[in-house]
Amino acid sequence: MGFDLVRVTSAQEFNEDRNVALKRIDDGLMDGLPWFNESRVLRGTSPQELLPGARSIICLALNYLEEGQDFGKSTNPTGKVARYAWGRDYHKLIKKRMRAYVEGLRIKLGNEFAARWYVDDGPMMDRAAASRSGLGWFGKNTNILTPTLGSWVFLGQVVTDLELEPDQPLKKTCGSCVRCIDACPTGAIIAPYVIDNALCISHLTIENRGEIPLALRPQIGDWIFGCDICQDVCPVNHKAPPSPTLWYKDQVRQDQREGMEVPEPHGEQQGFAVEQVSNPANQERITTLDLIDLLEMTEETYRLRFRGTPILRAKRVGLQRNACVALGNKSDTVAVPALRQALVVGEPLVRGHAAWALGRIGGTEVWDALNQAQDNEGDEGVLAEIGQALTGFNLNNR
Ligand code: B12
Ligand code: SF4
Ligand code: SF4
Repeated sequence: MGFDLVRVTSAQEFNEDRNVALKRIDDGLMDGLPWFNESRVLRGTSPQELLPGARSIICLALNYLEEGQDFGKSTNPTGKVARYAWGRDYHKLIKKRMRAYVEGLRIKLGNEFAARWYVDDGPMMDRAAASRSGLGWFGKNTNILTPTLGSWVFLGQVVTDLELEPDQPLKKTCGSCVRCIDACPTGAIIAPYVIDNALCISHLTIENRGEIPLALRPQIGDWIFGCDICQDVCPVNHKAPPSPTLWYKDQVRQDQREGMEVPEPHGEQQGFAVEQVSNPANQERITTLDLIDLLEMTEETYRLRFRGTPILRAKRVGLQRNACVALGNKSDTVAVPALRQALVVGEPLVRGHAAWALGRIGGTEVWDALNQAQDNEGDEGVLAEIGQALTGFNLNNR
């Protein structure tokens, strides 16, 4: 079904992972993700809760590594998109494949076994299952490192009442390496195997619906959707081969060519609608984005442009906020007209971050624009941002 790795673990409770996750919530290290709560952890670490009678978990991995970020297309400044989001929304593709996999297995075994499947958005702790099955080991950046494909893999599981022989966890570890910890620009890996969610650029640019803390903005550089730094520096990843198929589009086309049947859900299965994963109008890969285009994007254009991609998750306002931060970090005067426009017509979150970016760029025109905006602005948060930009301006840029 296009998966690259498969291992099996038992359906025993994940007691240790549960305790670690609950402590993380208690310690405030999952702050900013209100949906990652105690009841989710309790459910996700008890396979019997997910599927009464569960005996085994089939752990799957799909390679998403692709080479080459396209910087050349735009003459405007661009921002970087994390690799996992270069193509189609993987949730739909992988769930479709897992469903077909289960159906195929049912036909092969002649057995109506029960199954539920998960990838990312369910309560299952994907990395805990992958680690116990020996699919890979926990890296110090908390990602699962597979021996052959590194961490460039999506993880999914089929929980089933089939009795399957479990595989054993790997004995591998990161050894004395700490490259990811040293390279993380925001210090989000606060200790080996521990991420402070609120510091991680992935969280700040995708899940975060509010402002990006001032002190972290310069560290974000030009990442506008996710972050790959702790994976890019990982020596295990340097040996990983790119996916032989451009899975995000060629596999969709391949499915169509082969007329792959996607059976309707039934019995114990999760009841999700059969998604139309193919969207021929929107099959380009998105590795970087034109920051000025983003700032000027209407809601309608945004939805059309990113339909069927993970980028929709950040919402238009969030992406425009991120574009302002990247433009401020690039400090390119070519962005001044678009940022000035955003300072006036954007949503408050965007207006505030546009003020910050303009403050970083500097120049007389910007000074006047910020002062004018200060006179006309009614939102307190934006006024505070303008005030800070002007203060910094006086000291550094003028
Ligand atoms: C929440 C979440 C996030 C949060 C992370 C917050 C956090 N601390 O987990 C944010 C938004 C920041 C995020 C970012 C990313 N994510 Co994410 N995320 C998730 C999600 C939904 C839940 C993760 C979770 O359970 N966290 C809870 C904490 C407690 O778990 P943990 O960090 O893994 O902690 C374990 C280890 O610390 C271990 N442990 C503790 N002490 C010790 C000691 C030793 C010695 C050892 C060996 C282990 C160990 O035990 C803990 C419990 O299992 C999963 C999908 C899912 N349903 O599982 C995807 C998932 C983890 N994300 C994924 C990806 C791809 C990413 C990004 C790479 C995306 C990007 N490029 O921007 C980044 C990577 C950032 C990073 N370095 O982890 C993939 C990871 C694939 C892989 N190969 O591991 C997943 C599995 C989605 C998927 N199905 O493919 N993510
Ligand atoms: S994804 Fe980026 S910010 Fe998050 S832990 Fe890794 S390097 Fe740090
Ligand atoms: S960079 Fe080093 S410490 Fe970090 S995950 Fe990779 S091997 Fe482990």
